[in-house]
Amino acid sequence: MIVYKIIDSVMKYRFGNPVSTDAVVFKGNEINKEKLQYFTVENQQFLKLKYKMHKNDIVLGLGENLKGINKRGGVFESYCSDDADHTPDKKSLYGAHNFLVINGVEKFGIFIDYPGRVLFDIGFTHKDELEITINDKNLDIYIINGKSLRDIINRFLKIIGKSYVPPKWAFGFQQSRWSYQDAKKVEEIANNLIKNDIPCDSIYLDIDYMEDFKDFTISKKRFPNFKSFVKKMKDKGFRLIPIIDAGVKIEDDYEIYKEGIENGYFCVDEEGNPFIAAVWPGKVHFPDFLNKEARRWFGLKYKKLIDLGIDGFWNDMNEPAIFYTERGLKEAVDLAKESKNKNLNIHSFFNLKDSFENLSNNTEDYKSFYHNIDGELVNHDRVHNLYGYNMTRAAAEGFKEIEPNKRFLIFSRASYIGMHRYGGIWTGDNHSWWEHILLNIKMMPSLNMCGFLYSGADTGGFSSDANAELIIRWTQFSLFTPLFRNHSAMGTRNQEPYAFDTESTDTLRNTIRLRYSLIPYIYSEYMKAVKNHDIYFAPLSFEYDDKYSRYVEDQLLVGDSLMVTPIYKENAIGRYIWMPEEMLLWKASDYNYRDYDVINKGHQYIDININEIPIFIRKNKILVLGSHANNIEKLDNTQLNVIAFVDNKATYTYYDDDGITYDFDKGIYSEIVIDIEKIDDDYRININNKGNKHVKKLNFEIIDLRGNIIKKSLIINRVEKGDIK
Ligand code: MIG
Repeated sequence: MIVYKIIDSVMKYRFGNPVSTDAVVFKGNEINKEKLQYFTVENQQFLKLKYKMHKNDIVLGLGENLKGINKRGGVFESYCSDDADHTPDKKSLYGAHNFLVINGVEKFGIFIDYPGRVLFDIGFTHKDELEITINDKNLDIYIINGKSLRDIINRFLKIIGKSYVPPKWAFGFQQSRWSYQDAKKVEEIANNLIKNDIPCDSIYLDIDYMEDFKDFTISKKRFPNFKSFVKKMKDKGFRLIPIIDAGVKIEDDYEIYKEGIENGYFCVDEEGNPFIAAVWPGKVHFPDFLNKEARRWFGLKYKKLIDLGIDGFWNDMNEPAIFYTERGLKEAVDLAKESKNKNLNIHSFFNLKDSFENLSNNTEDYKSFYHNIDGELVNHDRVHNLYGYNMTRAAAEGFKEIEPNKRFLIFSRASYIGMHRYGGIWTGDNHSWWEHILLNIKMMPSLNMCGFLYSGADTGGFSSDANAELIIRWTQFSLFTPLFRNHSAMGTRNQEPYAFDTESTDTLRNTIRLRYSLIPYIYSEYMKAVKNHDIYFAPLSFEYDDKYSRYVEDQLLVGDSLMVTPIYKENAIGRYIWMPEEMLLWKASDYNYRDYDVINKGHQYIDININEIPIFIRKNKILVLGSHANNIEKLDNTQLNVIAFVDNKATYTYYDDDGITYDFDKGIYSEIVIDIEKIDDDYRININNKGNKHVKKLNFEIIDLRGNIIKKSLIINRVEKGDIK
């Protein structure tokens, strides 16, 4: 084992000779220190780490997973999996995010940088024992120390590098379905959104836009003049976001297939021939995204669609999902033939049934192909979790080459820590179940801790049918998630915001408008999280150290100023809330109409109607609110409303930039720093305008602990800096 100091308080312990994942961007210095901190290590066939948890320790992290914000009591396996049934017992979803934080007698973070199978048993087998089993002996382990949870997270996010930043329009509402089949249908969706006056920035193209499910092709039949159609839709205010699948169809005259074969860019089987699996188009090869050259080749293919006016994509099926292979199919069919005319008993019948059921995403298949990593053949199973990561990296690196200073929208289904620098993720095929709203709530802070800031769930649920109430309640939570998309599966009930009754459409319109008026806050908080290696969604325990806050699973802090307490139960007329301190409650139903209640510290029940979104402004914190428009580019935020809940003083930094380029990386962005201080019965407001030319006026509503409101307006163009009273 070699030990490195990466940055202050972060150590790396290297075992054997691991495959590089590029998850961590710092190399560090070798130092003389032998023992892994906190854990005992069993180094037998596999590497096993053990930590004795104390009675009240809670365990956070693990990104995209089932169960709670607190992972204690669960068992989880990191192995990117295409499993569309997110039932509570599932150990793996699409992402592999091997970072967790212990908050208890000891406070520290641990990152297992290994891209094959890792098992986390967090007090499941033995209630106080945290056991991490790695299917290999070649890996890096990082231990992150810090005084607070925030310290630990900041350090971890620093060593894995800054998050991906999408274009600002990608913070708008997005409408999707598998599939809006053709140009006519897509246009009908756009027109319905317009007719119902529902803000929306983009409409998704699922697999049916392609010719026979071939990547980077467009069905001439369903989208006859694609380029002019893309333009027409953009003129109406909608961007089209096509899906890209991992598998490349095997077909003689298909360019991507031919080039991949000619250059050896596909994963290979034991004999060195391109590995064959079957997915949507039937038989496919998998591009070897772990091979640098292949990655560049595939990444530049996105240009085919970019040249037609596309500026956003979603990468799917990149665990990679496998429907079947020839091996598996042969075994199953042979068994079926053998079974014919036999008297199948309990064993032979289930054996036969399983052989078909296990055709998809089968471990044997994942063990039977190879990657070419810098000239070395590496078995897929050992690097499985890097596949979707590197597909998305291919796209992002492609964009950098195609149009270096333009931000593209890109997010992926499969992921590993490190991919957060290249794109976002959505959380895959959930269901229209109330339980999955709660799952969505619990997953967001865990994802953020693992670096994934641009993320969100299929709002309304992918599988199963949704009713209006579920869509409303889910949308009322998702409006806070950076990726805000309504998506559903083929064959399910339509669930667009206007798909129900007029009352529900009205509620959803207001809900989505609220999202647009919150853009100044959401975008500021997102960008500050990126810059400061911070998270956007946090559990209460990040800010409040009381006994209850540690265990709250259904309330979240959003950015620096807000706490949200979503409704995730059917027929609810309100809910119980833990208030760690007094806060200002705005039950937002109409962005234009605001009244406030001061809610005291303690256990509280608050009434929440179907059209209300409870937004809590924390003590001595500030919310900036703009106006709404039907898409992001039309927002006119020359005036902002500043809502402050002030006991003695509050400060807020409003951030903005051009929203479309990477100039912010060169320091080209603006900030308005707002300071409010209570002096006797009045407030002193200090504004420091750092480069903002857009916002001309701030309308203040300052509320004190007794609920008294003072309103003032300030023209900020006059002053560059200084006190205004
Ligand atoms: O196996 O492209 O998660 O969002 O609509 C289904 C069709 C394949 C899975 C994705 C889903 C998408 C669907 N895809």
